[in-house]
Amino acid sequence: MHAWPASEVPALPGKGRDLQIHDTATQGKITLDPGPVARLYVCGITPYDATHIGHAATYNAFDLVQRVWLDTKRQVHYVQNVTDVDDPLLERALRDGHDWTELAERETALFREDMTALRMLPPQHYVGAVEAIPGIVPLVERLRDAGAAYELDGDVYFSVEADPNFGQVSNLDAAAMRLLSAERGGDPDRPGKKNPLDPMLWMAAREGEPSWDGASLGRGRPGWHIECVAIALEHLGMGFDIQGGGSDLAFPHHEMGASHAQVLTGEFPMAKAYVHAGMVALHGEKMSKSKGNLVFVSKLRRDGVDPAAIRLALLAHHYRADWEWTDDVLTEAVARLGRWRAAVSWPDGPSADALVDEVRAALADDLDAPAALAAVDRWAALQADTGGDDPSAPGLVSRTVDALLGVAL
Ligand code: 5CA
Ligand code: ZN
Repeated sequence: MHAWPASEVPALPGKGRDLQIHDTATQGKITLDPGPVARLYVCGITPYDATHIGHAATYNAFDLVQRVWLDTKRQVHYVQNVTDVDDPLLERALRDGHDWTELAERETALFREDMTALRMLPPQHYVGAVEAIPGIVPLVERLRDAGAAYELDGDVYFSVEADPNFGQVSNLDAAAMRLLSAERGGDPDRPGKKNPLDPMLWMAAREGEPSWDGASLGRGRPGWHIECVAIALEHLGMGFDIQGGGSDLAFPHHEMGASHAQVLTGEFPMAKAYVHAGMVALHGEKMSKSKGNLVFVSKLRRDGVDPAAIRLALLAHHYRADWEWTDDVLTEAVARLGRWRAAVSWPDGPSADALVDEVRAALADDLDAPAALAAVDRWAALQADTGGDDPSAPGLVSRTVDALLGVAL
């Protein structure tokens, strides 16, 4: 499917720094060394409700990854999926009496608008689960033929025991995995499974639900993890640089995806780094579509909030932190945007050469956006205090904030 329009990324003088990023699998910071083309897969939305601030915060983190890479004069090959058929989407459509395809299309369209307004760079390949089905079916058949998958009442399950590296992404013990599996779309209690954690690869057609031709698998629809594996392998291949998402995707989604891919290809690992953003909460609880405690990006925009202020509100928090959305967070971001805009509207100002490097250094160090904002704050405060006589400074600050933080002043 089509993605959304790209905002232009200004080129900055000199060259950026290589990205060091926290990898969930190895539980530490690693320095990535992508070739001339860095490869990124970010898990996309399940489009049954509008983009909330939690989604936006996660996509903001991976937008920063791309901006750091682009600043090192690399190209970025970026792929994102849309889980446009899955249980929660079908359940919501049924509850509200909507057609599930219309619901998915409407919410995906709104997501595109939100991403465009927030200046998030678009993926080169934006792929829906439904359109990926012809690529998913042969992968499930291969897993089954290799003895890594088995059938249970027509459904096909992946056997986690087929992967000697199972557990490498999330580093959790069996009890924690079992709990999270039940919470996050798995069915550990279903009788007849070889291992309670085994995830579904292909779900046989259910009465009243959409289904597709699955060749030797029979009619049905794809499991969630194999969806992202099929899309990532088709468009990026094994050994890409980063798979990203919120921390709630580390297990089971990224763990299972890594296992599927490694058993399929015999190669290890699928992604060089597994990168996870913290969870944004509202009123003390994780913002989630199922709980309904949501602040929608589109609603804020309709209320007249400048998208640049929303973006600054996201950037004020380190991507790995769990944090809480409050009115104050937005008020502070609006005030900061005002200060920065005033500071760059002067014909000259204090030299900004050091600032460019400070912002680069902050982001290259595990995407420390709060440190980057602090550096711009210091320049803006100096401008307001004493001003300066460098006529190139305000333009350079604008371009730096635009190129590296995605904020248009
Ligand atoms: N379609 C799947 C991924 S393949 C999915 O998880 N969709 S989602 O719509 O539920 O979430 C989209 C992204 O937003 C995921 O990376 C998820 O981890 C992230 N996310 C969801 N809720 C929050 C939150 N409260 N804070 C931060 N990120 C969140
Ligand atoms: Zn995914």
